[in-house]
Amino acid sequence: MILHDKLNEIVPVWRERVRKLLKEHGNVKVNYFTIDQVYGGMRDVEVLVTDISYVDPATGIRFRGYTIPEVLDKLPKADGATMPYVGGLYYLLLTGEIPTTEQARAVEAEWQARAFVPVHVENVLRVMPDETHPMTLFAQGILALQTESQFVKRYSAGMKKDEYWIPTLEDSLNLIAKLPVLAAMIYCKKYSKCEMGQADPKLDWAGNFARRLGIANKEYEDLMRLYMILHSDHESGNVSAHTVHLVGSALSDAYLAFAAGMNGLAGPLHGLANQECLGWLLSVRERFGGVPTKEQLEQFANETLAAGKVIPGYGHAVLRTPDPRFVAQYEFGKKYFPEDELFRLAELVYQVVPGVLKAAGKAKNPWPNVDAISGTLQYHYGVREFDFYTVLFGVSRALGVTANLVWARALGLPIERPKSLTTAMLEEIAKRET
Ligand code: CMX
Repeated sequence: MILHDKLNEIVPVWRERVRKLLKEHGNVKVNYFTIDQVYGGMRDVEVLVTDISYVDPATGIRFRGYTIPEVLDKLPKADGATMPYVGGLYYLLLTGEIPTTEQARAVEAEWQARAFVPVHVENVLRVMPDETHPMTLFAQGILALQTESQFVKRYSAGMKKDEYWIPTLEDSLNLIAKLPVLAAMIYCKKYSKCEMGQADPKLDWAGNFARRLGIANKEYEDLMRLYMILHSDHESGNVSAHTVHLVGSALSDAYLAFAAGMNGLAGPLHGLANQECLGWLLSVRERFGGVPTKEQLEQFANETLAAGKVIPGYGHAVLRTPDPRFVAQYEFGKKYFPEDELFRLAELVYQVVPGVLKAAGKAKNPWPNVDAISGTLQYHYGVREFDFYTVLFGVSRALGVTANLVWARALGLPIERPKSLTTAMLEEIAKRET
């Protein structure tokens, strides 16, 4: 094929050209940033602003200044629950204040009242082939929900700019309310396992989501609350959050922006890593017929690296320490089912893989991230369809990215439009500066 043949000829030439430029002049500055950063996915480039969460490389995520243990301790909880109302977290993300129980319940009540999903959304899902990935269905379902956008209606009626945040908040509340129902519809379609009846009005958003997956278990309801809180936000530079912000900056409504972000979350280097991670754990278990010895696991991990693959659930672009989101989930497993075989395997991986990655010498952060254990916990309670895990991540991520969207419209942040250069221009700058 003509294009393949031509590209096959020129790709190696360009690869060598870029490799040489980065090797010889990677640290040359182009205005504010180095050529390495311009070519290298903008690592450490401080050009985004959000007040909703911040990832400290050494201590991990803080939501509005609060660490994960502080959030879990300070946010109000329902009677008999060990984990907080997710509605309370949303109040915190949006306002910066820890809510009272009444305020957290008021957010939960808003979500309960808005959970209806129009029938055309289910029809869109129904016509898709059975083998469609759950994340594809999720993004399609969100796009189908866009017919509900209040922002679109108000914008076409001629809304003033300083009011943009109001229908964005409306869209965000509606979207979050409907996502567990959409996710459960996908779970039903793919695996015929779900509970699609009326929500229990006495149960919160996360508890009802747990029930909708067909698991009526108090521990799992608490795990769902924990999971939804932990995955909600991770400052602005990660692929899903940044995509939602970028698309929203064109005044695309919350549904359009969120669907775009979910397509980024579906990538194996981002949200899909939780699916990949469980797959990797199961392949270890299958190879060794159970939990292997440390030496066997070390060898398996080295084989993964030698095959040119990443070890999913390990490494991070910003963190340089075990992810506190990993730690919180690890502690949950340790408390409720320390003897579970897969949990023991995940624990062994935590002991072995950082050493393997350090010895290989490439990864800047050898420690586990949020995905290293999340699937193990889901698996324990019976959500074993691991290509569904990224959908769970996506439902949670709506909390952080919509809080950011509301504030982006409230502060009138402009359309995002960075400037690009050509490789020849970078080479010219490198020549001039050296
Ligand atoms: N296994 C093997 N190699 C790894 C690795 C891992 N877990 N983590 C990093 N590396 C490699 C990178 O692939 C890169 O190799 P090349 O130079 O050949 O491209 C090198 O180490 C340097 O990478 P880095 O600067 O440490 O990490 P990046 O910022 O480029 O990437 C991340 C970060 C998360 C994509 C990467 O660590 C990775 O691929 N991890 C496995 C997938 C994963 O768990 N993703 C989920 C992240 C959490 C999330 O986004 O939700």
